[in-house]
Amino acid sequence: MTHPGFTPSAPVADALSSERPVVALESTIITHGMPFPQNVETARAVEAIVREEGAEPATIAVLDGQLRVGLNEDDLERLAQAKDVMKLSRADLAYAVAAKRTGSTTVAATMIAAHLAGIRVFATGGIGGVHRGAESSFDISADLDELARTPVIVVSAGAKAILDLPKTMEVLETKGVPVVGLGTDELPAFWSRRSGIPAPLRLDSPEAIAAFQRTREELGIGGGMLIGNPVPSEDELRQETVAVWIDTALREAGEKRIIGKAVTPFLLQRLFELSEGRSLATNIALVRNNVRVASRIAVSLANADLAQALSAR
Ligand code: PSU
Ligand code: MN
Repeated sequence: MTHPGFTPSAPVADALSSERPVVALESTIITHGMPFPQNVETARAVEAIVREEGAEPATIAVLDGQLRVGLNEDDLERLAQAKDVMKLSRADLAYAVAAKRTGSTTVAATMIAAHLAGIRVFATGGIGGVHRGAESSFDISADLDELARTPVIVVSAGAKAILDLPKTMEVLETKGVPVVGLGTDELPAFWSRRSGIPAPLRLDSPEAIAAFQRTREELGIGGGMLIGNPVPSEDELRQETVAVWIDTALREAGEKRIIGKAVTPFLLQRLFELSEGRSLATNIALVRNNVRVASRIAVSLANADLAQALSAR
């Protein structure tokens, strides 16, 4: 079967056609979010977690102009070490395809590709959001608009604490994006479990999230939803500890006049250095945790579809 616009790997094509659960995974975290070799190790580890949970992983990227849904070992390795990889969002996803470039997909671009392929659940680390100082820089991630328009469940550990979290929450509310704390009344703050900001909605299991999504679909309410899944306590960094590194990194970004797409990668890299690797260890732990939850949501959605198909016979 050929698919318009995207190229699925054989296992992903197989899972999609037999309606088995598939979990989308992004690739900007590989190329711009983590250093080598931890990036490729994490990419491999999270794919294994998805399989362990009974779903099929689909890491998404544009390789030499092909929008690939599902990467093999060699693709992952190549992407992890590639230079000059574009960081793709809604604005430039099609550009990379047309110009035959290689690019990794952010949350926004991964959602677009996942939806195109018929994948309903996606796991990442943390979404992009409203940057601090956005009132003068206007720097607001395209991830927020994508959440408003594309019906994919995004499992995250919240928005990255380098952002302005209250403003990020306000924008999501305005755009009608449900933000659900998984087992928590508080929005998680990526490296820390708590942010002091209430989670607008709370659900306590992946199955409850799947049921909520099915109700949204029944009511014809479009758009995505954001799940805030707190990092496990044994892996978290204290908010006060992270805050010091974030302040330093933000000041440096200002002094060096880092703007646009470079901001988030710069801040993550500086946090890695300032924390002597601790921010990365926590980032890896929270991504693994999110991937497990996303897999369980995908399995639950697939089971519910199956039950419905059987009862309709
Ligand atoms: N989560 C991580 N590391 C990352 C990202 C998410 O743990 O590097 C990436 C995602 O791809 C997200 C992007 O979409 O950061 C946000 O970039 P920006 O702020 O430029 O929109
Ligand atoms: Mn930005």
